[in-house]
Amino acid sequence: MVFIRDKKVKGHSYAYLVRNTWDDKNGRVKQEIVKYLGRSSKVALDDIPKDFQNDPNVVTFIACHSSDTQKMEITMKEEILELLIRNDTNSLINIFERYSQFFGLLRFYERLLAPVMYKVGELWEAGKLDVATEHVCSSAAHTLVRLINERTSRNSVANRKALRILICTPEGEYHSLGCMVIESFLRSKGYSVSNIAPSVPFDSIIAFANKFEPDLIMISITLADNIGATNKLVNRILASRISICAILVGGIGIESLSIKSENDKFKKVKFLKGTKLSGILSSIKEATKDRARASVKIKK
Ligand code: B12
Repeated sequence: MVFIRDKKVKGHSYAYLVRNTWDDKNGRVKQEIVKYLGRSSKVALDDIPKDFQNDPNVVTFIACHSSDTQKMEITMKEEILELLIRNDTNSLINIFERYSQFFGLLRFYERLLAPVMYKVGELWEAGKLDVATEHVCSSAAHTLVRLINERTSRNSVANRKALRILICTPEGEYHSLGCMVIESFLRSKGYSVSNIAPSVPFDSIIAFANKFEPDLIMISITLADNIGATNKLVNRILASRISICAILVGGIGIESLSIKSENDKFKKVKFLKGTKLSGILSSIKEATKDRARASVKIKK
């Protein structure tokens, strides 16, 4: 099996074609460099030895790193913005299918949909997009994620032993697309997810969590003003009988906050500043590793 390793040196990425081979002497897989390929953004199929040109790892690497792909993404973002404004969800789902067959769902959300929504916010703030059109964009984006979920849920069924994750926003927080995107991504990875965003009263969140019995609760905040409501919610969850591994708090609303070091009562609460969708899985694994270990022990 071959793959391309990306190495960053002084801000530039350089690529190496690497092969996994079996080392009989040490009884394990070892990696050997087949060829140095130069700047990652300039790697072309012709640089790859013939035997490896059809390897899926190679093809995906070239597609993801080529400067042509970056140009294509800029054009796609412009197209998505236009289609959101026109509320053309059929064409939006076509773009998703075209893009995700090569680059996947995660990259579609991270590199296309979220940046376009941030652009919508900037245009609205600058008075270049009226409130009604901003609402249309938001509603079209929600419909798009729903359609994506219909398509991806056919391919991924939640495993009965999967971790149970509850996603919510504090009372007063009406931004819900971030939660939908996280839900969609986690479902595609086989997690059992309940997303009750946006803005649910504290008592209802606690009552729901008592029934759903989540392993983990994720709270999303977009407006920094909602940190007070989030603290109340966190305190209520910690005071309840809900047995969770952790509460993860994230979203653009916590970016400007200075977060004090944890005291014992809050050791289950993690504020994840700047955590992108691609970083969420490792945060979840880290926060739930004790539960994962416990279930392995039970199985034994
Ligand atoms: C759509 C939108 C709305 C819609 C929301 C509809 C809905 N049902 O969601 C409506 C029209 C209702 C709205 C209302 C308002 N909005 Co608004 N809105 C937006 C907009 C344009 C897009 C939001 C979005 O969908 N983003 C895309 C998603 C995918 O990204 P995300 O939420 O950041 O989530 C990602 C990450 O942050 C992370 N993440 C999120 N949660 C969590 C949680 C955890 C645990 C982790 C690990 C990670 C994580 O993962 C997500 C996926 O990648 C933003 C622009 C922006 N910059 O976000 C403004 C924006 C957020 N809104 C803003 C404002 C001011 C408002 C209003 C106050 C306007 C008003 N005067 O009424 C109200 C407040 C409503 C309220 N009380 O909540 C400002 C906030 C400014 C600030 N710094 O506080 C923004 C930034 C616009 C701007 N440029 O000024 N808004």
